[in-house]
Amino acid sequence: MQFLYAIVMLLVLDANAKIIDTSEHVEKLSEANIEFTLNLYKNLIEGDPMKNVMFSPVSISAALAMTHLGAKGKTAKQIDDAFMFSKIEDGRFHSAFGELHGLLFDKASDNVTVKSSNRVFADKKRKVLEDYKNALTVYGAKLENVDFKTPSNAVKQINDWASDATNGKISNMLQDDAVDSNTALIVANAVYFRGDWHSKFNEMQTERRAFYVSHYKIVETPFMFQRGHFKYAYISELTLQVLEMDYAGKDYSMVLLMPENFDLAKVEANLNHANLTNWLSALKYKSVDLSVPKFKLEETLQLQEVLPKMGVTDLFDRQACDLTGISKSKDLNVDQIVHKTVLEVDEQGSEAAATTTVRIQARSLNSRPSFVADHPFLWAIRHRQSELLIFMGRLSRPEGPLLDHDEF
Ligand SMILES: *[C@@H]1O[C@H](CO)[C@@H](O)[C@H](O)[C@H]1NC(C)=O
Ligand SMILES: CC(=O)N[C@H]1CO[C@H](CO)[C@@H](O)[C@@H]1O
Repeated sequence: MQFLYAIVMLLVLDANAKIIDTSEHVEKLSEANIEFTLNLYKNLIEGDPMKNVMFSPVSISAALAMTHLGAKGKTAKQIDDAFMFSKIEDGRFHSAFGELHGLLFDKASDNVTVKSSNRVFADKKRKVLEDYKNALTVYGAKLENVDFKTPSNAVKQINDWASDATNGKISNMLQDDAVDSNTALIVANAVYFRGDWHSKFNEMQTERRAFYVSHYKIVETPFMFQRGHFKYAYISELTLQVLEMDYAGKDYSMVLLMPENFDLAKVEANLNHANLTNWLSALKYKSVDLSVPKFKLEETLQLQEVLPKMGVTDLFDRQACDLTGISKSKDLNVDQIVHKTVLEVDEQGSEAAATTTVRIQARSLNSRPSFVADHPFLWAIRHRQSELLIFMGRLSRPEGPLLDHDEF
């Protein structure tokens, strides 16, 4: 376990020396992260064009990097390949991640809260190496013992942790039947994001409208409106509108990607690192009439269901798994990697705008674009400085009953 110790030492040194020479690693990490993100996204949407999707790429990477710390041989290699960790110089990605984690997460101000919590739950019978426990601190994570022989207590313990870690925002991380007496190890990761817009919406301009889930089906839902200056681009090949909304402080922003038609699948098919970079670099400030639904998403991903499709198989395989960096005995494998995210998008706006606003009815004659997010779109929350995607998702249908178009 020499190398784990070495990594811990290195990090301590780095921390003392302030962030030195990280830009290059962070840049590579960011690149690796976007490629992995788009790949994961494509795996998640497979089979169901109508489903909402949400995940936190950077947080999932961190959870897997934590697991990687204890993995060896092919088990480690498969994680390297799927997450493109191999793009980053050997042994440097853990420290790069540690720095990033500090840069991105656990920021709480009045305006933006970003909270990511990681924990590894191991059965209390399992002897976990001290070096591994120490190495986890890089990720602000801890190892906690649970008694999987009494599954309901184990679930309660894990859910209590998640609830605590997210100020009560995530209270039901695991279902009651999520573990059983055969469970040995669970890696848990919870992310919460709440941001005020740089340019808030006025609640008085929010109104219920139809969100077109398809040509024929709608969901009635509140839409926020504002005319404001936003970074906007139009990619004519895909009739794709791209718009970026800053959060207060402008460290984070939300990017919306919506084709004018219903062919989101075509946009998804064109989604790769180079294209995304091009689209984002085409953004320019414009006066835009913006209508976006208010939405709240809460998604749970069981990553053991999707990672094998991306080549990470040994980790979950009782025979093949090599986690001897976590525990000396060879019989350890990961049973679940649970990733839970909560996101709320609203006016933030509750400064009870005192002035009466006049709804703008007429379409203006100049070239001011309208961005009306009333049918399925992609969204991503990014950290502008590092260009990392904190969250990515697709809103295919807001909450509420599905109605036929003519019932509305
Ligand atoms: C996206 O990338 C592919 C592959 O590089 C390219 O063929 C395609 O034209 C790009 N699409 C757009 C809309 O830029
Ligand atoms: C950058 C920014 O918008 N900061 C605001 C955060 O919230 C406080 C209190 O609500 C405001 O005073 C700041 O201007």
